[in-house]
Amino acid sequence: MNIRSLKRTATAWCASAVTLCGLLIGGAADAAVLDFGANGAAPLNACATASGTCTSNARLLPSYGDIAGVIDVRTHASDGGTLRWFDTKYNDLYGVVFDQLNGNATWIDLVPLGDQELTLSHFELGGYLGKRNKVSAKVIDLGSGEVLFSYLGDVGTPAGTGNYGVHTSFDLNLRSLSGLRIQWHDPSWTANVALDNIHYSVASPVSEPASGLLLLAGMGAVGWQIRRRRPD
Ligand SMILES: [Ca+2]
Ligand SMILES: [Ca+2]
Repeated sequence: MNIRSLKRTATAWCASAVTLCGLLIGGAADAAVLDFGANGAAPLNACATASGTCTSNARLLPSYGDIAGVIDVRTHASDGGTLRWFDTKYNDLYGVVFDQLNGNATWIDLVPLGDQELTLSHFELGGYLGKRNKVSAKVIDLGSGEVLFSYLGDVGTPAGTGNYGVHTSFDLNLRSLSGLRIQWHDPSWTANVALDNIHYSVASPVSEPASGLLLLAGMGAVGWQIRRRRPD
C-alpha cells in the first residue's frame, strides 16, 4: 500500500467513525426556523384571533413554535404579554413579531427541553418603512445572564421607490443548555423594529470526555485499518 492510498483509507475511516460515533454520542439534532409565516401566508393556529390565523397587530399564542420535548418558545412584550404579529412593511420581511408598546423589554426566549443544548445560528431584524438607527440587539444566556452577542447600529436599508429596503441578518454560533434570549430595542419607538427568521437547533450535548472518546475511536479505527492492510 502506498502513502496516497493509505491517506485515502485513513480519511474514509475517520469520516465514517466520527459520523457513527457522533450519532451515538451526540444524538440527532432537531433543527428548525421560526419564520412567523413567509411568502404571504399568515401562520395558522398561531395568534389570539377567533380563527387562530394571524392578522396584523394580533398577539402571538404562547404555544407558537413550541415542540414537545424539544423547545419552549416564549415571547415577551413590554406589558408582559406575548409579542404581536405583523404582515409587511418591516423592510422586505413578511410575517414578523414586534412590541406595539413603547417599552424597552422586548424579547423572545428559546428554552431547550430534556437536558438538551440549544444552538442559535441566525436571526433577522427589519425596520418599519425602511432603515432604523441606533437599534440595539443582544443575545443573553438564560442560565448565567451573560451577554453572548451585542449589536448597536442600523437595522435595514432605506426604503426605495416601491419597496421598504432590505432587512439586517445576524449570523451566530451561540450555544446554551439553559436557553437563549434574543432582545432588541429601538430607542425612538419600540415598534419600529421587528424580528423574523430565527434559525436554531436542539441536540444532546457532546461532553468533553465524549469528544475525547470520539477522537480515540476515530484514531483506533484508522490504526486497525493500517495494521490490517500491512502485509504479513
Ligand atoms: Ca411557549
Ligand atoms: Ca416571516
